[in-house]
Amino acid sequence: MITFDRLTSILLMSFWALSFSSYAETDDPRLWYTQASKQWEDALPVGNGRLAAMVYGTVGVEHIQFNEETLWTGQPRSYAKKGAFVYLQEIRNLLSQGRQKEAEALAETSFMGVPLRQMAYQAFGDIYIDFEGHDDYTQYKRSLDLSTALARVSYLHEGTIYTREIIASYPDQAIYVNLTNNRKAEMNFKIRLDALHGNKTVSQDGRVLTLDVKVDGGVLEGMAKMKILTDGKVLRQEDGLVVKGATQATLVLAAATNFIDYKTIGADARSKVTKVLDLAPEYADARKRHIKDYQQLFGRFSFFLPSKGKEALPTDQRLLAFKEDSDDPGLLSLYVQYARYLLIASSRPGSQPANLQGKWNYQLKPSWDSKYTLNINTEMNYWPVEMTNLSECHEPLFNMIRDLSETGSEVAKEHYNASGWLVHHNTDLWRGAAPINASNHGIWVTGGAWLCHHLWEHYQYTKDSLFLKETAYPLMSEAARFFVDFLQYDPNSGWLISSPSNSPENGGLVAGPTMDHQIIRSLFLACIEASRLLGEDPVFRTKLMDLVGKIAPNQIGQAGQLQEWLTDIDDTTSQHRHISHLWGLYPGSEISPDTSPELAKAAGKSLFYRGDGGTGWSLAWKINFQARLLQGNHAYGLIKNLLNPIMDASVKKGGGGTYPNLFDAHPPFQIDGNFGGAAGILELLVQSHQGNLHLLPALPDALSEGEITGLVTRGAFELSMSWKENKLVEVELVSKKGGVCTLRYLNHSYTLQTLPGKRYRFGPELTRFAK
Ligand code: FUC
Repeated sequence: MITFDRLTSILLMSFWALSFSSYAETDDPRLWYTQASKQWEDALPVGNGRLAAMVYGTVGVEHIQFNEETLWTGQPRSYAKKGAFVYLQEIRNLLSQGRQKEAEALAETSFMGVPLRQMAYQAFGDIYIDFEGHDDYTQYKRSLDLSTALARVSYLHEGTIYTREIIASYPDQAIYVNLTNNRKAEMNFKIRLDALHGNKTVSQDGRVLTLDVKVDGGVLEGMAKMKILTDGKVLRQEDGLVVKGATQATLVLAAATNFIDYKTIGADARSKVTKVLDLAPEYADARKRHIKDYQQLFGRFSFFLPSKGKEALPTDQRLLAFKEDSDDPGLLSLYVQYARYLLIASSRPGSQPANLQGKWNYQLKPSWDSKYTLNINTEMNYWPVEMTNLSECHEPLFNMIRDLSETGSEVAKEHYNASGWLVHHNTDLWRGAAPINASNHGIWVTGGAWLCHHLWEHYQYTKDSLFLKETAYPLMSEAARFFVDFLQYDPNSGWLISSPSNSPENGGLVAGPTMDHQIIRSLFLACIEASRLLGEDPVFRTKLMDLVGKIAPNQIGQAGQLQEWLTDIDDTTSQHRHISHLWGLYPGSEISPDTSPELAKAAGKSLFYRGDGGTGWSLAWKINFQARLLQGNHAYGLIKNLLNPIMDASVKKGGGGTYPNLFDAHPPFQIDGNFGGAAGILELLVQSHQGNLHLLPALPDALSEGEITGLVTRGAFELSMSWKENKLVEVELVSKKGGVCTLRYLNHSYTLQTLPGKRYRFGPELTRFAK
């Protein structure tokens, strides 16, 4: 579906690598530690999109906890409540009369999805490797190398260095654990598989261990098989396989479930895992194939910020040191590259999209079921994807949107008697689209419309017209059709408003939350432009053009804030984590210091009242907001808050931060902040949402020098640049699809007509170089 001009990228990368080779050597992005994990949030994640694992690196007993993305509770089902639409008008009437509690009560009994709760993502199983007598060791080190996606553990025991290397291979669809030592010493160990599921069995057959699990409260079953390739002897024991006298060994783990798609189960997990193991190459080959596959994605983008010697500290110590002295910009570039690593590891073509925990979950009852929360979290997961040159990792989200357009059209019909489709604030493996949990926050109508923003953004970044025609526009226009039926004229103001809905998780069920109007306006405008580009649907386009100007506008309230609702009732003392009414500032673009300075000022006021604290994702969103308001130093303060070290994951209070393995803490672990934080850091360096490429728009003083290569912007340009002493030094632009490009830096600007595949270079103040 997605095509890239790879040759251009490779040329570009090598050019930059040559000019900055001194940087390249020190900029080896890596997480590393000098002690084993004491908690899951210390362990290091690996993943191939579908399978995920957490490597503890514990010496005497290695523990590797793993997941397969389709092991969830529940079963194929519709969550729509038949005929709920008969109550819609009454709910609207109650809201327009200011009778919110009655509206919520009626909605609670008559309008919610069935069942009221969606299903939960499940931990799959655990690999344990018992190394008898290895408890006594020195020179311990474990690491995750982000440029090769290799997790490594090594230690010295009785004069021998033992090394474990772990990969999650996409080409071979398996997790490999490779065990070696530097002296060909004979190793003796025992491997076991286990799981938290009550319904589980473990069996052995020759050199293969099998774990079967069945979820509680659902129809899904999983099978994991692990085979051992070794020169040692393999003996069967009741609870595992014992390996004796091995100088090297490779464990290959395959896992699958009986899930086919959201409507269908019945896949043959056994034949899937057996096939993977039959085809599994030996470790050396698997490793080569894995690195090649991974680097083809990871290697497209590089990011250097100086570490000021702090890279010499183990990552947990470095995180702690950052709190005391944040003069370690290199931690930010590491954070960005880690987000890219996590995205590649949790969202590959053919996989499910990254959920609340990516794909890493060790529980049967994870927080918020580790599902897909659509009123910020799932979308945030994909904020850095286009910019950091990982466009095809966006694809799983698009496939989910297609599914949701199907389940969501039933919900549109049954709940709203409307055409088109919508999704409320959550979804799961079964693509639930109806309102869930409680009427005061579950009835929120713009989940699908926000997802459509990703389709449009993908087009903006790639200029892929086929994608626009075949994938994006059909889904976007059907989402817009729902709102054509759904929007109501407000009897008080005369504006078109969204009712019933809510401003995510704040203030209960209402008529006309600001966020909805921003999202719907953005969707309508995108559909208008897309239909023009494609030459399709002129009648519908005219309809949208007529309606879009009638949607309730953004309003500034008495306290100078951007109003969260139709009426001026914002509580300026509230520090609520959601700041939904600033959607139009980010990820939307209708509020900007350039084009709507009054609204931008009001957005700044709203942020001031909300404060600089909050959950991980809330901090990450605020970084992006401040970047869009061109407040780089303020954003840097928020980055410090996001990187606040949380060394003990059992502490669930006290706001967001970062765990020792650099996972984002809501708390608990939620991956959105990793992705949103990375997007925010880059938004300080390049912005492209206003029709130009704005370079260093909000550069914090602390990021005085750096370089970046292979960053993608809207308009399908690939950008590399360096800066020093807070000033632009050099920029290079590769145009993927041609078209006009305007570069902007301070008060300089340069507009040029570009040709596809051509490279353009500029110096400080945007002076153009001849070649
Ligand atoms: C929304 C947020 C919570 C949390 C949850 C998964 O409900 O309000 O903070 O992130 O999603």
